[in-house]
Amino acid sequence: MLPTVRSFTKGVRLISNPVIMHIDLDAFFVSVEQALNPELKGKPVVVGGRPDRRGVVASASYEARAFGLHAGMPLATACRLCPQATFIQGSFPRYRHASQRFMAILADFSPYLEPVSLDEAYLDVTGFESIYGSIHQMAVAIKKRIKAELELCASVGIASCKVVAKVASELSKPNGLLDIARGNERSFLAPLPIGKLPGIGKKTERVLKDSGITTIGELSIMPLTTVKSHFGASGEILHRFANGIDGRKVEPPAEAKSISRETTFGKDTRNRPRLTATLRYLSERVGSELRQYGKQARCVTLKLRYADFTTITRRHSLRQASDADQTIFDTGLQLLNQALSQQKQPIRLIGIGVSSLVESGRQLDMLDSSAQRLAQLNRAIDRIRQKYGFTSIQTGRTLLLKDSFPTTGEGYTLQTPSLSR
Ligand code: DCP
Ligand code: CA
Repeated sequence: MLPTVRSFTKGVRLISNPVIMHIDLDAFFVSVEQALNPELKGKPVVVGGRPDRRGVVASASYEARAFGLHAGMPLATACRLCPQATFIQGSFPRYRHASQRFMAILADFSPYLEPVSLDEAYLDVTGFESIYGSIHQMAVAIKKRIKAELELCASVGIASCKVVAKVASELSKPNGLLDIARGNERSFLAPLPIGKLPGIGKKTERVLKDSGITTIGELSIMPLTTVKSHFGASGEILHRFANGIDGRKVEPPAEAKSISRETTFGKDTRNRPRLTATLRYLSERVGSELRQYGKQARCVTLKLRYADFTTITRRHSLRQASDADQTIFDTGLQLLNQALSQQKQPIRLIGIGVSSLVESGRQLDMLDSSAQRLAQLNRAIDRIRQKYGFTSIQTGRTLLLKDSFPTTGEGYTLQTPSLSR
């Protein structure tokens, strides 16, 4: 029988007998690299940088972990323990792109999706057994799709609450699936070392061990007053977690109210072609994200920071909501031209944003033919970019950026190779 859905508040389900899935990709950064370069599969691989440089391991393949390597370890130590490992610098845009595709797959399975980090999410799957036969089969289907489309392995935990689902996915790694039946939460957690319980960091673990507590079960039967005397209010939460009790709901992220992108130039500039090309690139990124969310915008805002750090924003309301790169860019360019005519200082940062977002309910066939062609073109470009990465396509206006590498507001380098995979 399906559980009763009592009510909805801001996309959060209030349900009796919830079923929650925790999905976490295995050795994420490394696995993305292995999918791109299959020669690396089955080998010790480290993403983080070259071993002769300072820095730490970001992700280690399970083959490398067998030599004692783990995230956070200095690269020099990793190289000493496992000199035969392949060390890779890594590419954040690549991992972000893989993450977006991962989340899109999960969203196809349940709208009650809470991304936790790039490679980790909770799904509320209460009641979904009627679609997939069982929640276990649903998890198998999710794993299969991730494998088929991204060539990545996911580990999945299924339980009645978040904390148990998370511990289960972690314990099932790599490429695992662990289903903890309702009622077995405590007995599942009890024999595990306390370090496995989310919320217990190195410091808490030490304090507990000093009190003779080494397993989650021992923590679960400690008097609550004793736990609270050690850890205050967070002690109460830990105690509940240790008993497999966790009332936290799966909370989908709040809807975006605005989308923006900005770039700081390596050197302040007054060069119009460069400013225009950068504005075009940023407009394409904003437009692409807007379409990804299925939204259109009524308002476009240009942001400029001058050499003396004075920052201005200029806004224009569109007559009709739009998700077209061209409209965002044209509006931004008008605002830029006005601003440049009023202020002669070189520009340090340029940004473009959209706001007053509405659902893009408009059908293609309702647009006039030129708008229709533009919308179709944007969608075709989006599909290619989703597959090969944003910089896989260069539009004429952005070609000028080929040799310039400004740092974007997101903290990565703006690249313009023909194929960035
Ligand atoms: N990460 C990082 N630095 C860390 C920990 C993680 O840069 N100290 C990055 C690299 C990881 C990604 O975040 O690939 C996900 O982190 P996880 O802790 O989930 O680790 P992995 O996915 O690499 O391995 P696991 O199979 O244990 O999940
Ligand atoms: Ca992971």
